[in-house]
Amino acid sequence: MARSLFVGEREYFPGIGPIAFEGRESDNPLAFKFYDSAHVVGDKTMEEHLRFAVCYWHTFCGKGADPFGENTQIFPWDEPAEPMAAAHARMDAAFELFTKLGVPYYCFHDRDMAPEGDSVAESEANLATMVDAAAERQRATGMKLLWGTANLFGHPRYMNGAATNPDFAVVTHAAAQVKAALDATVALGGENYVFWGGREGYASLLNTNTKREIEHLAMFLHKARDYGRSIGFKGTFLVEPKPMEPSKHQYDFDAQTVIGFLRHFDLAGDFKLNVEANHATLAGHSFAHDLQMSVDAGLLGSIDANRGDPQNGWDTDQFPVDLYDAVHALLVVLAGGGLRSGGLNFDAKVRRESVDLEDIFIGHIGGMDTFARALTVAHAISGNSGIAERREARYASFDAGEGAAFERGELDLAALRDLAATAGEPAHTSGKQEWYENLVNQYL
Ligand code: XLS
Ligand code: CA
Ligand code: CA
Repeated sequence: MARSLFVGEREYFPGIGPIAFEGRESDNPLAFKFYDSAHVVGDKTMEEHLRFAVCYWHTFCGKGADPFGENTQIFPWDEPAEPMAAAHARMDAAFELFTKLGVPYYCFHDRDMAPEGDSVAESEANLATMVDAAAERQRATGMKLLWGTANLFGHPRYMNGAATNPDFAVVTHAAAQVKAALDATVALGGENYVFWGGREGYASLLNTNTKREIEHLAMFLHKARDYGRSIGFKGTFLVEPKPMEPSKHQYDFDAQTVIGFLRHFDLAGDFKLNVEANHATLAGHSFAHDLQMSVDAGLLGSIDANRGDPQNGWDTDQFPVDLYDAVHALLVVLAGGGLRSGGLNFDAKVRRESVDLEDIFIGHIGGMDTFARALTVAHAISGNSGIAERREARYASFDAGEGAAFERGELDLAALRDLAATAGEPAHTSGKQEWYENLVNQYL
């Protein structure tokens, strides 16, 4: 699909034009080697399969600071001293990058797009102004909003939690922000709305009533859902699991914890999961594991595509460049029927040492190429390798006879015992893991 470029009065990335597909042999760092948006893989184009999104926060609000050092990234859109003027400059830069990169989607937090005001009403007005500006740019360019969200972790008032804060007054402020962020998401045609609970957890069990806090979280999500539906939000609400950081323990620990929570509190009809690679690995899982749990539950909503560092135990939010990992992820996604209304959002930032403006493009190009390449590999494996058939064949003993009767719940424990006693020792059947692993490598 041809999309219009947005270049405002000031060009923030001069010298960088629309990023083109040049193929594997290209030596141009500002070109795609594998992502060819219109290329058809199976029944859809790469653009339709992968539904890439750029995140507003790391890309335009992060400046390279870490706990030991100040900002290293000096961006031209931060030059205006007045916060709303800076917000407009940042938005111009954002739409210029989105459209030059050729992604169809973006994602934002309320506070990425508009500064917090001195009161709830002023914060709402700031956001509404910026939403109008974003809507205008969406209309001009064809850009779409994959999801909106509220930043319920940055302001000091949320230090003890947002929806799970022991002080009800803080919960009301969280509600005010979510209400305005839902209004913004609906106004911008957002396809999903995300809850990430960075402060929804605890630092010490000694001062925390976990039962009450988790019930408050569920109540908060019910009320947010009701409000969203009342203003015409037809999309999916998403909860993003993460085990820790900034909290010692976050209630939305991992995919299976969130699935259990959503089902227990009767939220699974409206809510799904936004699975982030780096959060799955922080929880001690693989990216593919959390995707598989979500697909199995029928609750895969969307994906934050990034990677952690294998040696560091924190949320490094690096661009995804590990082809093997991306293939495993897409094998799960393709078998689960694809991304549907979700997308691949680059919740990723260039390193604090990467201080050239072009580095932001190069990071995204690498992530897009990794998933484009992984898509062709995963699609080929899914269609030709026989992996899926072989995996199903391992369960053939449940397809008929007594195994099928067991699945239907028709055999009690004593009946199962009698079958074991009459049939004797089961066959010694290989799991063939190495066969599967070698086959994946053959397709890479
Ligand atoms: C932080 C999260 C955050 C969510 C949106 O670790 O990844 O960026 O995706 O609030
Ligand atoms: Ca994320
Ligand atoms: Ca992260």
